[in-house]
Amino acid sequence: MKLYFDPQSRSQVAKWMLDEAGADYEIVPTLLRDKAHKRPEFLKINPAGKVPALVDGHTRVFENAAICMYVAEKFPQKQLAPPPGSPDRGRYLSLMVYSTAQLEPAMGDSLLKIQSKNSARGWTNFEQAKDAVERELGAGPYLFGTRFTAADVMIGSMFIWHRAFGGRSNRPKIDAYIDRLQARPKGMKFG
Ligand SMILES: N[C@@H](CCC(=O)N[C@@H](CS)C(=O)NCC(=O)O)C(=O)O
Repeated sequence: MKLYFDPQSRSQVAKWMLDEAGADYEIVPTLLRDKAHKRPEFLKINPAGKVPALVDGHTRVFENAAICMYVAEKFPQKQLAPPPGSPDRGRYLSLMVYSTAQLEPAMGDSLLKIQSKNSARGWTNFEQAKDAVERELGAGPYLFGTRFTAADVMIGSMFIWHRAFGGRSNRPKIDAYIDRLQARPKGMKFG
């Protein structure tokens, strides 16, 4: 597998997932500062012109949530996702989509100090997203109890990213969860 990667970017989310899965992969440096993500050959992999992207033989995957789900499926023995047909599967799929459809834009709005009261835009504000994450986390330690999954990579990485940019969740329960995730031996790193 090849991971198209810029260390100073959300590419670290996909890398974290690959590392947790123990995957064997090659990093293809795709630096934003070189505009490598806008070159025609890269746009054939990710038409959106964003990193990360993953290529596995003839399969190409873009968007971190899709990459995480793909990797979890490729390494079922690592149990990084509830298997199809299991009772937790629906909640898992929901959290994977929620991470990127609601939490990611809400976190971005918060960092960029964008305020909109128009709920018609399709995503929530960051405080409400934190409420939802706290509810889903329950007693933890992870979103699926003692089992670490791709949902922790996607949800957790949003808060790790937020922290890296100087944000604070001001939620002790979320902060403790993020500390736990960052303390994992293969936890997400920056730079
Ligand atoms: N939702 C996307 C976000 C990817 C994304 O926004 N990547 C940024 C770097 S952090 C990027 O490539 N930006 C360059 C651009 O949009 O031109 C994902 O999770 O893969």
